[in-house]
Amino acid sequence: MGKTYKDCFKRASERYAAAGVDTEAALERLGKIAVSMHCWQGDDVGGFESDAGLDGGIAVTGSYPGRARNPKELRQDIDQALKLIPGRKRLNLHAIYAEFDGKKVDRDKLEPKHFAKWIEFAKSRGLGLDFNPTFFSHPKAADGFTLSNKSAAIRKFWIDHAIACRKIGAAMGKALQDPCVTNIWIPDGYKDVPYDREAPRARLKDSLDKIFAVPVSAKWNLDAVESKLFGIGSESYVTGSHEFYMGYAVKNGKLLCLDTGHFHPTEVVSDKISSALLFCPAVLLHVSRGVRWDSDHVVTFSDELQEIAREIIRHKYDSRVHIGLDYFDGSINRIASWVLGMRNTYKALLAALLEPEAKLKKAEDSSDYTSRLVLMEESKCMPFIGVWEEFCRRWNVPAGPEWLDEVKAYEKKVLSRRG
Ligand code: RNT
Ligand code: ZN
Repeated sequence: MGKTYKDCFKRASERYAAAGVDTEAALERLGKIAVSMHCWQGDDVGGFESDAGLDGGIAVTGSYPGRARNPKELRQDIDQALKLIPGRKRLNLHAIYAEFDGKKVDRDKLEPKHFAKWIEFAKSRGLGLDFNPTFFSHPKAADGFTLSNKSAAIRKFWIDHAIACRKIGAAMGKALQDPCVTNIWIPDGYKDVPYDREAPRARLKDSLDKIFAVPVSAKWNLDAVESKLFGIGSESYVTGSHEFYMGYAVKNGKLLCLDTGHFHPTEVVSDKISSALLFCPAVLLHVSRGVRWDSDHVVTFSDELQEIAREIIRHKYDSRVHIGLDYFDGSINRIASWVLGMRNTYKALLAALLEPEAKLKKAEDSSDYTSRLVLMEESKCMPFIGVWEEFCRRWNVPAGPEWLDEVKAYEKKVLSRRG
């Protein structure tokens, strides 16, 4: 097996070299790009705070057996997934994954110590951490409004939560010597057409100003804001729309989070990155896959995923685009769901790294659009797989679909025993 892979890589490298592409350089650059894996795929966005169901206009469908029921199981499942994913990796946590050791506090009182076990976990596995305040699945979010709530007391609670989370993000970043992206997404919105579209947005702006007025190390914590088009129960109006956050991020130098499932179905995030980065310091991607109304299907090797990767690679945005996954599927094996989305994301980045950059640039610069199109199309069918297998081999993970055998064995041994 080993020899076949090597031969395949060697031959692929020769073909790419003939097209002016250096496969070693591509592998080296890919090895430095970290993708953040979202912990919430492992337990259907349940968290450990309570057994209250998920709300906030998002939903997980499916009842595939084996959902992680506690921190130990979730970490065990993450470990299993990590064994099958090549590349530098990060882990993305939500505030509802806090651990209390008996002394439970509400979300406005969270502290770094409630994430000590996660920090330890990340450190021992060489992972960076990212973080999210949780503005859903809580009694104070029951009327569908948090930072833009009409009640000043409720807004205050959520402002304090966000400030606490930024401090936790900074503590995570410092502990790991690797900055943490702390992303604010709120579910706020109306089911039906509002009379006043402005007031909730003015309240949200004011809440965000209060949250960001509190100094938190900008070295270890990077603030991001995430927009949305609609949610379940907020079909007609969402306070934190794209225009709202684009304006807020540009004005205040924040990271703009672009979730690929949060736009009209024919709108694409790949076309937004280069505009956002002319005005924002950095972008956070939530890579997901929209299907009709839903935005949270497992990430596949789609045209749009590949186009997003090309944008990052062509413009050398490696350090300005933070890549995270965001989907939740409870209808298939949850570990397979993680592994598939993560592998596809690295695959798309690698495919982009293997584009004949110099030739494409030359064709475009000389207005030879015939060559540009032909080169783009021809490069899609180059022997990419030989280079991908080599990347996996170097990271000591299965190169091909045999990773699924390991997932199935784990399902049999561990997941199927969970009630
Ligand atoms: C919801 C947003 C948000 C969440 C996670 C759990 O529509 O995409 O990012 O999915 O924070
Ligand atoms: Zn998202």
